[in-house]
Amino acid sequence: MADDRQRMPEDVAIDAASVAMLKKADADGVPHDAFSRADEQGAPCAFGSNGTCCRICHLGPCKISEYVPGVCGATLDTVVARNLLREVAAGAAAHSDHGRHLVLMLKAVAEGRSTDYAIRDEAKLRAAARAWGIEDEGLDTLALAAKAADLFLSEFALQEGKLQTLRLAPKPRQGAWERLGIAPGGVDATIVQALHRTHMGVDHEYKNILRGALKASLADGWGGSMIATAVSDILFGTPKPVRAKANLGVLEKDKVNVVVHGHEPALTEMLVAASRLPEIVAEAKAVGAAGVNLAGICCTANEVLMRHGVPVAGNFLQQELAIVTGAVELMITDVQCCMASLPEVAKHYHTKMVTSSPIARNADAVSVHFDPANGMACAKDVLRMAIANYARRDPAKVSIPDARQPLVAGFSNETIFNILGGTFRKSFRPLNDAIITGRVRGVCGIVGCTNARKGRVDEYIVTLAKELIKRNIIVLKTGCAAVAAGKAGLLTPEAALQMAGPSLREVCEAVGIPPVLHMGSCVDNSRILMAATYLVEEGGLGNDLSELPAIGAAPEWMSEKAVAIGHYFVASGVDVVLGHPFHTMGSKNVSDYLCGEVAQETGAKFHYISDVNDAVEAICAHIEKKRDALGINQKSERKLYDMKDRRALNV
Ligand code: NFS
Repeated sequence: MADDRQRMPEDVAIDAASVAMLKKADADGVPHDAFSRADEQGAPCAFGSNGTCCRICHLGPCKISEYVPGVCGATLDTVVARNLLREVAAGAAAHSDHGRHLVLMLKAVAEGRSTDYAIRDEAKLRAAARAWGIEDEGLDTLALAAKAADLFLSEFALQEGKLQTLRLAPKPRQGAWERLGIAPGGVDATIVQALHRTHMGVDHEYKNILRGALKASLADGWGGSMIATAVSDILFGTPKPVRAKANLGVLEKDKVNVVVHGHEPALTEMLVAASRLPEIVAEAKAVGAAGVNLAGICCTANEVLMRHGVPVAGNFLQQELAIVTGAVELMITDVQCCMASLPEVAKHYHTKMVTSSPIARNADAVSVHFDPANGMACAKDVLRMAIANYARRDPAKVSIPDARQPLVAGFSNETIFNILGGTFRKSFRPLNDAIITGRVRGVCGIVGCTNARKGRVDEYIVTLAKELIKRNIIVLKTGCAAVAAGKAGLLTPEAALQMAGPSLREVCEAVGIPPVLHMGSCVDNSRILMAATYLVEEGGLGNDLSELPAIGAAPEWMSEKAVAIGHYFVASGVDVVLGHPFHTMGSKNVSDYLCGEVAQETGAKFHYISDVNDAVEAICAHIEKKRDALGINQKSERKLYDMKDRRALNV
């Protein structure tokens, strides 16, 4: 048993496959996993969790309290707000650097420097050009791609003026950002400014700092992430509905299993293509395997799931457990959410650990050099390492849980438009009408991570989604929350329809969408922002995002990226429910602003709700309040129109 396990496997996860692998880890003598390390940590440091530890200069670290400021005089409110803004900046940086890499790749493809990749979705490129105001008359695909890449790069590099990407938002929202002074300029400059204003001795006004957090988050949601999604679609294809499977049982006993883990899709796209090459399949067969099986963890998984139907081995807290199956020949990680512990776990099995990003190495893993110019060669090398490692697999140590849930993913907005309106009259109208008539009460985006310290993994996420669809609220999913839903069968349209309330079910069956829609990775929360924008633009649900009967939830979040995402939803006018608070509880003023006063400025706020049943009630109440304000909750008499009435309607 893990040396420091205090909670039993059944106490930490609802998913039987994870429970089984935790038990196997104990039996195999793996000394630690994320859950046992969480137990070992014990109660978190109160100064850290309250956000009252200040270590931004070397007068400190200072332990701040209501009565004791820092050596420099920084108060509780200043320190808590400053720590939060730094988290937002880090989250925004992670998403945006990912976006930048994709734009550089688009530029390389456009300039013929990266022949392994291509423009897969010209329609998306042309649509993006229109959305960003790029003149595309007479330009061929590559010339337009070059122009788009330059514009996107300038969004990162901009020194004066505001992000052009903000123009995708509804006009009143853009006006609100201007009025509040939170419309960001260039992505890089905004993040630099966030770090600057939180340096010792700069910004001391907590509300000003928190507005800085909203601004930095907008540079992520409507900047770096929005661009990352657009460019991923242009380069790799806009997702369409695709059937696949999720959970550790997607690993295959008789194949060379390669797990892709992290966030950036560039190399992973090549691994998918390479794994299907006859020469690679033949090499796998030559070592006695039936072929190569790719499976994903975290958001890299979501990227290749959405575009290629590559199965998902698991979400965040299953990364160590995938190795514990004993059936993984190689795990390749890129950036973000890849635990430092992976090579330690891998030492107990035959799994080879490989890293592919120069900024995300691990001393105990092999690092490969990947750049877009050598994409296919690098992918083949990685697969060959995996194939060579197959012989080292110890059959006595292999136990793959019998858990693979079928699912449908791939709900980009383009797909939703097509499904709702058909190819020739793309439209959100049927969804707007269903919301206006009350058959669909509203929309909830359930996003974010899983957390080893907060209840049983996946439980809040899954229960919330089930309860909301039961109450006729349609659910949009991204990130690890989407994978949790997949493992629980909520992305199997037939099963989810059974669980949905009668009127939601009727609408979903009529228009052909499931009640829980997997919209992609965490950068694809930008798709949720755009879905909300399309609902506003379609008409009948107010003029701004803040008027929509819509809300976001991050029940089991843990990363700084989730902090940034929460902030850009609130800055965009969409309330957010968090299953546990930010590290702000040390300052009543900061918490009160985030969970109260900010609504007077952006039209939305945070709700810290630890109990899932309370969250269900709060979300339904919020949606009904928005419906009341829109005047769509009044029961209207059903009226039969004659020709004269129709003319009078002037439509
Ligand atoms: Ni999002 Fe995706 Fe998962 Fe959380 Fe990590 S993988 S980017 S941060 S843990 S949802």
